[in-house]
Amino acid sequence: MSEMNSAAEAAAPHRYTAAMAADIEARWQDTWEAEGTYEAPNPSGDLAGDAAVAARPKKFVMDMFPYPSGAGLHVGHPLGYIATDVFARHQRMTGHNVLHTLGFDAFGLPAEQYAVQTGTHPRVSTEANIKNMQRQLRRLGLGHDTRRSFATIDPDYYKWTQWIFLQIFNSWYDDNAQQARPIEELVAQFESGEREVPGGGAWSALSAVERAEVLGQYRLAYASDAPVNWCPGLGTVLANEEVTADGRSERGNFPVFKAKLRQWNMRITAYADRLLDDLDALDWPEAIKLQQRNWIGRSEGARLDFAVDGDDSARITVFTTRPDTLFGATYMVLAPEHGLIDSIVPAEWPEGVKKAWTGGAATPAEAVAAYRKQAQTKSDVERQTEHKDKTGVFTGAYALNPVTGKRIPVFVADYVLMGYGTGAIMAVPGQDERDWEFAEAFELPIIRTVQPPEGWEGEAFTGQGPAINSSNDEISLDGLGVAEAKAKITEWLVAKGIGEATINFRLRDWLFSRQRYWGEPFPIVYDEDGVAHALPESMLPLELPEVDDYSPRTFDPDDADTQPETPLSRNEDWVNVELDLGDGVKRYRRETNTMPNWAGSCWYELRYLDPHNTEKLVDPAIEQYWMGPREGQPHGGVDLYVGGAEHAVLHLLYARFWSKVLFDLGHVSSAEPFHKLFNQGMIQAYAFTDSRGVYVPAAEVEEQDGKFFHNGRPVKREYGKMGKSLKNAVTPDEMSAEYGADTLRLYEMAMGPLDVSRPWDTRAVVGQYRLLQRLWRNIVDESTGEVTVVDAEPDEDTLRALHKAIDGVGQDMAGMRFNTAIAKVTELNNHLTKSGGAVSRSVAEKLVLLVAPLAPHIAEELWHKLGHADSVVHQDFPVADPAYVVDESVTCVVQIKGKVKARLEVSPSISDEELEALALGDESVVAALGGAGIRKVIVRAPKLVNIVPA
Ligand code: ANZ
Repeated sequence: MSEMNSAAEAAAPHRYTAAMAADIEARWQDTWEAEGTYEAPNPSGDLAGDAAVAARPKKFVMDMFPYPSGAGLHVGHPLGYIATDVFARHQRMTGHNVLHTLGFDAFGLPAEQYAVQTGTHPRVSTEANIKNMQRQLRRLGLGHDTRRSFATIDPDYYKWTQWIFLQIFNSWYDDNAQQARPIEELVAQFESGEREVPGGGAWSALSAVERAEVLGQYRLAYASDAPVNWCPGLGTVLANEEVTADGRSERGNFPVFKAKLRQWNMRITAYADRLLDDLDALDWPEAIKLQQRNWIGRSEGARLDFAVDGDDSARITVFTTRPDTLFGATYMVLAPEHGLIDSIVPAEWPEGVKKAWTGGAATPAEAVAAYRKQAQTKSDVERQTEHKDKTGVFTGAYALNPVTGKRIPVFVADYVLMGYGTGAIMAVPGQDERDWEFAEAFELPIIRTVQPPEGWEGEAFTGQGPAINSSNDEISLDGLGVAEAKAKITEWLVAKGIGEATINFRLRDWLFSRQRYWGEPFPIVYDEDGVAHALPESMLPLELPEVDDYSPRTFDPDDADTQPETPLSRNEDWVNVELDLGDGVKRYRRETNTMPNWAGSCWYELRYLDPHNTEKLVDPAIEQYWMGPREGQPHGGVDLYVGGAEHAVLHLLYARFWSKVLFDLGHVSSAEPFHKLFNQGMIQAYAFTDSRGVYVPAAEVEEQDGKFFHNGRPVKREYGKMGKSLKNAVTPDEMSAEYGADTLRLYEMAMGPLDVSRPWDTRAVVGQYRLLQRLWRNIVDESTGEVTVVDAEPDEDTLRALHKAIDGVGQDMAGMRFNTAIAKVTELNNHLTKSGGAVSRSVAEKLVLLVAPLAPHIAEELWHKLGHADSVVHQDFPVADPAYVVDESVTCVVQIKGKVKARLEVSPSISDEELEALALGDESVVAALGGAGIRKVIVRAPKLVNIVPA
């Protein structure tokens, strides 16, 4: 291969080759950097530039930024980066001021684990990885405004992450105003008496500790002792979003337990309604919107109180989505963690209790204690798994069904979760499958309250139907449909003062602390009474201290009774400080948890806008310019955000929440971070295993008759991810070396529609390389290097080919259909090749402009060779002349009994039906038929119609 190349190079020293591509690409990358070609001017501030450019409509085009892993990039990673780059370049050429840059999401576990193994400081390894990735990204010719890049680990950046945390800490959600407000305004309400102090009394009468406790119930960032997901194997607590459906850690697959630990939370639940409602106006894939809606999980229903038999003070409040089924509530269930259990449990089992209800324990208290212990080891998901055997014990207590007046037993069972609704349910086996299973297992009565279809037996009926068995002296629901029955019973409950309509959300507050080293420290200190204080802005950033041991303390993964220990707590000098927070120097202890690695990605789009601002996280005028609301984007946000669908909930939900808090507090004009979201597919690859199941290098595998061999031995092929450990990773560096970055860019974009996953095929890359060689050859003489274009006007055919390409490519680029854009460029280029002879200058120039977003280096080189002094990057994208875009016509032959009777000029895209109608209406055809009927018409649009008369 290389010998052939060098022979060819000798014959054609100016052919486009990998070596030439390498030269062209390096040269233009240096020039672009030196000239700041991709710098987008701000309307003001230190990045203000050309005012005319800043006056253009803006486009903020963004990628989900990468984690700088030690393995670097493989060809799968830049798929989205190339796509946004092509899009951004096209937008630049169509009159927009385009902001496009890329930072690094650089806190996180891998660097910390590497540090634990090697003793290298995570900052050192992370910064080295960033350098390497920057080199790889630069090699791809991505048009990033590098002045705006940063990493989340930069103290200049995380200063503002900490600052935002304090904004959240120092605010509360005003339900009346439906927005966050500064916490001082709440304090003022307590002081003035406008708002009642919880627990009564005067605000001024409360101690500092009591006030802190009250405010903690309102703050949007608050510490609480609620049960959290504790993962001993990782040594840290986790957010719900980080726990898999099997109740294990997303990372490492360790068991996760419920444990009561004091942790920081974000009150994202306050925003549940707005997070749901504002989805409507976003231009996101429906699947992602649906996942967010499900995660937020709004359900409408009622809250209602059940009296406890023989205990006038106790009330069991339940949340139900089916108040209409109240007549069928034959027992109740409390979650094992429910606070009421201890007070309702009687000393002894009631007379005649069923043995199966007692769990074999001598007293209800013993039964409940044993059951609770057993439930603690199960995850919420395990507890909720359908059709698993239902377990539980009787508390010994009875409640009273408010409509039937019957005593119904109260159970403890783990299928009811403490974290949802009120942690207590009325159980209606007739209409609920889980309750039915439980009722069967514990021999509890089943009363149907909705009429099931004929022959329905042996299971709960959850569908629609008229209410039955639902009457007493005061109210009857019988005959009503589900919705009417719900409305009627709810009204009755309200009138009785024992219930109300409510809306419940599945969304939980966001657990925000981690027992890790490599994350943002909390800007929080505790005084001697344990009250949390915010550090003043002047003390930010609070930098991570140096430590000897980065590792979180991990434990036996199965030992639920362990407690986390934070790496920062081992550094007593850092932890214990004397500070003056405005009331004299005092001793404080620092918070030693760190923020989860989602924090840094919650607001990074804002910092790209104004990355060097030392006074504010972003200047309001600059934020308004790039992110503010506008026509079609009522909440503002980034114009295009591209990344993988795996971030459907976590990152995108958290970032939306932070945006809304910042919006409420008046720091930004955009209430949503990302107006348009696009999920790119994945580049996948074949991997091969030998007879031992060990991966062999995919590049060395040979195919023979559909079978695969490595060193002559058969191997098994599998299809999926690309990765180092699968020995099938191909790097962009290798591909750029072999063909040039422009070829790699074209290949990745040509593989298929951007949102579809596609298999990598190194052997196919050469196809795009040949396209660029033909493009070059159409403009440059391969032996002299001289431009071959002529000033003559192009012929009509070429004009048609050109303008059709311009029209199609422009639309495809705006619509992110880069694969079809490339097909159209190829078609035009092939037309020029086939036409032979020299290409007209005007056609060559337009072709180069069409190619520029896709293959910017070769386009820049050809543009200069064509005699231009300024960069192709800022040229206007060609505009099609409509006169040449209309389809040329095709001649259609109309035959009667095989003889040509007419010729019609028709559009090549005409349909069979249209063509048939046209042919049968043609004068000479009508004349030739002479009134004879028609037996059959055979249509082959656009060229032939054959009529068989009767
Ligand atoms: C009585 C009933 C009758 C119910 C019926 C359903 C069907 P969604 O739609 O997910 O909001 N529930 C309430 N709190 C619960 C908890 N903490 N753990 C487990 N289950 C709980 O579901 C709401 C329904 O789930 C509620 O309505 C309640 O059962 C149950 F024919 O109440 B229902």
